[in-house]
Amino acid sequence: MKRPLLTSLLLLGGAATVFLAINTMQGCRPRTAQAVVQGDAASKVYVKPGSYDEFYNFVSGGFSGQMSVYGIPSGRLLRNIPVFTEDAMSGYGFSEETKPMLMTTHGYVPWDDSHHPELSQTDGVPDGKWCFINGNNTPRIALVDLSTFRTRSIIEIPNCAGNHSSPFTTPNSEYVVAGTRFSIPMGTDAERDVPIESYRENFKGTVSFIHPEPGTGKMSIAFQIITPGMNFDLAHTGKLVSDGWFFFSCYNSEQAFSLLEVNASQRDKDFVMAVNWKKAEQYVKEGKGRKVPVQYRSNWYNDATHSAESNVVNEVVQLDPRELKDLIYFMPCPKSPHGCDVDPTGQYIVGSGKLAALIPVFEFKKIQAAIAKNDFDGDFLGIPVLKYESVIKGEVKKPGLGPLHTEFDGKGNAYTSFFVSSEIVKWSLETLEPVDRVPTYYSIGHLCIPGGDSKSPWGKYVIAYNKITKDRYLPTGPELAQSAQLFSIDGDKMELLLDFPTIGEPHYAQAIPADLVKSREVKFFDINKNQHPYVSKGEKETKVERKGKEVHVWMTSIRSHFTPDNIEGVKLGDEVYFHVTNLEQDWDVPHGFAIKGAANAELLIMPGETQTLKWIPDQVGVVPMYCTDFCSALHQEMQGYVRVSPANSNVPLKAETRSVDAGS
Ligand code: RUQ
Ligand code: CUA
Repeated sequence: MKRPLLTSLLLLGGAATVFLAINTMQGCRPRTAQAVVQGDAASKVYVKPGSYDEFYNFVSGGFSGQMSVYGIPSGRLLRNIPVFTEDAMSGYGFSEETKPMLMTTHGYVPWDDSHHPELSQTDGVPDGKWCFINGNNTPRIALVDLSTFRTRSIIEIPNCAGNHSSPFTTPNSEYVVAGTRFSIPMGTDAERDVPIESYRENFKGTVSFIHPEPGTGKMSIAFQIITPGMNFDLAHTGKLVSDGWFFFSCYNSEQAFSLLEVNASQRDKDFVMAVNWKKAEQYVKEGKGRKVPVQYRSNWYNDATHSAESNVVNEVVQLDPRELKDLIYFMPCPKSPHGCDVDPTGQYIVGSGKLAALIPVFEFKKIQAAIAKNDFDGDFLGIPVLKYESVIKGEVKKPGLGPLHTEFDGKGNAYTSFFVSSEIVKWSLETLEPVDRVPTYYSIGHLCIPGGDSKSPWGKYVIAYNKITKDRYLPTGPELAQSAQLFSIDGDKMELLLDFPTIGEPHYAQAIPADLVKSREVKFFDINKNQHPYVSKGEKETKVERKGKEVHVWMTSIRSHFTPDNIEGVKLGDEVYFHVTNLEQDWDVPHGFAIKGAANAELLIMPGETQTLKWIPDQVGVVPMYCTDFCSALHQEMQGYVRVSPANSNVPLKAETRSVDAGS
């Protein structure tokens, strides 16, 4: 147990020791009386069989590229939504209809690293319509439609590398932002092919404002702001008094390009960047933006055709804040800030420096006053830097080690996660004094209060998302589960109620009262509105057709058979497309489709939907196919055969389902 060493490090103070601590203290375990769960904790998380949870919790899947959905307070896993990653269970990324969702300018990319779920908002409050999430690696933002719990659209972000500072929404989801983690050289091939050590001259950052179309959820890039070269980490929108502004944490103001661990930890302060996005909108309207050639893809899933489309866009509007006044300002922020969080009133902006021994709280009123008076401390690469003393309300002193993220309860309190000292600290926004602390097991990253980054949090619980679980669960080989921990915060003291394992590394998560989502659910797709080009709206419409080497099968499924279920005349060298329409019109009656030797996955087809599996037969014979989802008492009878003949065979192409009376 490293507590005494940690304490002495704290007493020594200074960022260098914090830095050392961060590098040596991973998984340090605090020991306090509150580690013991109170006797009545179980009853507070018990949701009796047949009852619903009070909240949905949308949790990032980290390097799984997915997003998982839990019920709170039970911690029950409800669903894993494939977003940036193929999912063999549902056929996402394997069916012909969903493949375009994962198209990028690098081709088909079936994985990403997703960190930050962000619920759409109306009037500054989560509305239960959509949940956005970022892809870090091949910079993308996805929009998950909460009426279907499916990924509706994915947009690629050009001039971005490591889409970490993303996707945070404005109060009416006019925009979600994408701030680049890495700065990079941009422009033509010649402008991009430069020595890495020319970082200072040639590397720039961008923050992009993405507009999701309210009706369809299609996304487009409204504009991009060019910034000095450094790293952007997180962001949050202003609200109420600060509506119209956005705040981004930036680190590596040292402009290091190698061994950032040391070289980007030199300066005492980096920045929070304040962006006046209403001003940016106005500049764009006035035509002050520059149209720059780029290439990115915007993908969208259409529920009418049950198919995704992927479109290439060739241009983006850029704003240069060195030419356009009042667009962005820097505020000094100690030291390598990570989280950048805005309180429910919109007045206070909290910057959490990973290497800082304090938390600065910026005050919007003071920021505005300082801007009005040109109260600057010089500039950083042409962008005015506001004086630190002029823009802070104050500092939370010695709150803990390694502050990362802050959420709010709507009752005047902030809750900050501390990775190194592995705890949540509750502090007062008024006095800036810590008022309570609880250990987390272990090394918390993000934390979540339902609505905790919005205007009106539902301040009943805080959930910790931990990086390390060590001894918390039964061991599972070299890799242990990451975890979430649920605490109640409706009393004066935070109280640990529950641990539950998560899938992939949870970064951020958001939660919302279940009622705001539940009432939106699509229960099945209306077959009469199905506009899929290969739909069969009844068994009479099923058929098989050859187009050269392609064989198309119009197929239906209904409890408990496929039509057709006997197909002959397929030959080696053919590509067979099974277009399967699920004819059911009832909730929760999917049918699956699988065929022996298929090199992709199954299909899982929802009622009223059509999905397509491509199959290239590679052996002569009679090949079985079947339904994978136990749909009725005769599910095991839901099967069929495809006869595959040699390439030169002249077996005629035919398809049928033989009824009992038809005889043989
Ligand atoms: S991060 S653990 Cu990728 Cu949001 Cu802070
Ligand atoms: Cu359809 Cu089992």
